[in-house]
Amino acid sequence: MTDALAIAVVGHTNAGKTSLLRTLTRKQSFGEVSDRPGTTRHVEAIELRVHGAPALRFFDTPGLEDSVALWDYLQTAVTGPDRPDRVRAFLQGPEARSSFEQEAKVLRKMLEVDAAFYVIDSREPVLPKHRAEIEILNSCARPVMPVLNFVRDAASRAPEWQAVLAAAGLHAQVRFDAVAPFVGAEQHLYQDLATLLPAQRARLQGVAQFLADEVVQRRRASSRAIADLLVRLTALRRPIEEEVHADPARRRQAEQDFQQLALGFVRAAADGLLQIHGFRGDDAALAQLPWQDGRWDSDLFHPETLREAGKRLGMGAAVGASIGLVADAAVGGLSLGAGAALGGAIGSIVSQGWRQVGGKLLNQVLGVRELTLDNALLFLVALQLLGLARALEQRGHAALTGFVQGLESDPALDAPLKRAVQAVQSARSHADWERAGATSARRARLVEQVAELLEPLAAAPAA
Ligand SMILES: Nc1nc2c(ncn2[C@@H]2O[C@H](COP(=O)(O)OP(=O)(O)OP(=O)(O)O)[C@@H](O)[C@H]2O)c(=O)[nH]1
Ligand SMILES: [Mg+2]
Repeated sequence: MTDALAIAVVGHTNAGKTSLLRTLTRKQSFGEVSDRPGTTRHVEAIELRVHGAPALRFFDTPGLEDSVALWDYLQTAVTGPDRPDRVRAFLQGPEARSSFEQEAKVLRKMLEVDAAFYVIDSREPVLPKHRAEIEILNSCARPVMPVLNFVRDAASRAPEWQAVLAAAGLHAQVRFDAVAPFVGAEQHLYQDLATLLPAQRARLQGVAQFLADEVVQRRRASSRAIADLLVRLTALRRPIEEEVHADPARRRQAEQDFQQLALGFVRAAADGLLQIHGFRGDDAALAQLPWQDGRWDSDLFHPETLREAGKRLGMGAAVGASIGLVADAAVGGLSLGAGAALGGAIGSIVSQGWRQVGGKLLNQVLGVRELTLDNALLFLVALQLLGLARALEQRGHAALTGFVQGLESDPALDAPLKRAVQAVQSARSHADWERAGATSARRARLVEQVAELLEPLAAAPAA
């Protein structure tokens, strides 16, 4: 493979050029994005690396502002045998350093690159300035691929744009949304670009394949991270002393501390998912994440949510209503569902086999009490994190707003998640498996087994 393919990203100001590049390169920090016009002032390069080597080199450019006047100028004030010559003549003239300084930066780049992405805000009506833009770009005699941006917006006029572009000879076009890209949209982008650059077909197919493989790898890594979390939470147990248990206030405190411990694990896993998808948890747009500002605490440990989860898990309404202290006879501890914070009645789910056991009976039989997490909570956590993984898969790196990640309510998830919760039960008798990624071959096998159950669920449903 020779040097990286050079692609200029051009278009009207505010069309989303810088945003597109953030999303295509998964670099949240690239350039400056804002809804003020004229944000990008200089040409800036960024590479897309494939297997460590730069495959594409993109050039972000300032927005074209006064294209009508420039097109007029190119037609009347400069001469040359063909259009690119007139563009070159313009670039050597005084106007390129004065009134059309921004435009000159774009056209200078246009003459150097292998191809250009022409980014269009598809919500805009087709105006004379756009027609002038198309003419100017065509004058550079480089393959131009229109990228219709903002296509998820209700106001998008994509069909109108498609007709106008085709009439101008720009047949290969892609629909994109830099903030909420479709899964697979970037692969289409490169496949379509290959139709404009036949000599680069193999390279562009390699890029598309690499990106497709990355999607699969991210799903696999996410599933593993969630599986590891489930193992941690299932293994998690803390003894609770008799006098603490007997004192309602102290007991509540112990239960709350235990919940916080568990939530710490959940938050760490959520941050891990962000990392897998190339997002930074400290990004301003993501500062209000539901697991950081306490929304997950109230969601995950809400008695109503747990009751609902109990039903979806097939534990029966009776159990759900009394989720509280949950007995785990096999290992001689008492598990604690989150609802126990309410001091609820003693529920009774034996995690192995889902058998119900009377709490009083257990108290007599067993000397040790331990707090553990019940299956309804495991189910909810898995649901929550799968929802997060799906949302991250569909989030562009140009998104400026945080998102609210609610509990997934997709009923298709119930049966497979129930299998995952059942599969993870063997962790209950391995207290040391609460450590993330702890080194034990059996633990690793269990994580792998649960991850395989989760992986098909981690894919975002087609938009
Ligand atoms: N909803 C939505 N918003 C977008 C999309 N692309 C860009 N934006 C927003 O549109 C605004 C302009 O985006 P930029 O990426 O700065 O646009 P630009 O073309 O680089 O603009 P200049 O640098 O000024 O020429 C920002 O507020 C972006 O968040 C998109 O596909 N969907
Ligand atoms: Mg910009």
